[in-house]
Amino acid sequence: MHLYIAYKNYSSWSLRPWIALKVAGIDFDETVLPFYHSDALEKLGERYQIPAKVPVIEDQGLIIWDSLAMLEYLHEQYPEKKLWPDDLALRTLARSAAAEMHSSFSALRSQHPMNCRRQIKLQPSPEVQVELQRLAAIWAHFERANKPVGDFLCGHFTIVDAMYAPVMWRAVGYGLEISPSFEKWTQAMLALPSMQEWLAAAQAEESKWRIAQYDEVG
Ligand SMILES: N[C@@H](CCC(=O)N[C@@H](CS)C(=O)NCC(=O)O)C(=O)O
Repeated sequence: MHLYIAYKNYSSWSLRPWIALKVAGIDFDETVLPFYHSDALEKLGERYQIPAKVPVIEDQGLIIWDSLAMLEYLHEQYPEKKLWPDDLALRTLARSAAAEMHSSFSALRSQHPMNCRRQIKLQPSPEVQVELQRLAAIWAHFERANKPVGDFLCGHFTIVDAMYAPVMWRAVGYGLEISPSFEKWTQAMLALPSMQEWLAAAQAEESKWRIAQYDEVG
């Protein structure tokens, strides 16, 4: 399996399959395509007739060019990894929350871009505040759910945690307050050795790749 991603510091979508693969212990190779600094991502897009966007997975002659689609693919290919919970009610909740992440939160995404290296306090706009309240409501759904013990949304780490991983960095990076339950989840996500590995790689990229428009937010 080969995963194409972009800057670990900035590429929120890239983090999703990467962290899921790592936490699940699935073997893969990776290539970083820094699309502000090279045209390699454009060439990949042309080669496969797909958008010049990351992440992309190549596996067994298949090409997958959407982060949620690849997480579903991993679940199908590695059912023993339990990337979705077994329980139908919990899985339905997790799938709905993952899909909501994919299609919503546009103010948070655009006004608080992921930047793992940076920590500042940025007052959220009214539109972002509405989205933060929605996040708190989603976390409350999981608190009320009947689920196994564990620090992640479904107890153990699943796809819904991977989908919201970039939101975790946005909250940490801009001092966004969401809810005590979100904060507890944040600490569990940060404590993952793979998340620390991602952060170390993001920090190591600083000497090669800096993108002013993201570094100067706020
Ligand atoms: N639907 C895609 C969206 C991917 C996406 O927007 N990727 C951004 C990540 S930073 C990208 O590659 N941008 C490059 C560009 O727009 O040139 C997914 O979920 O994987």
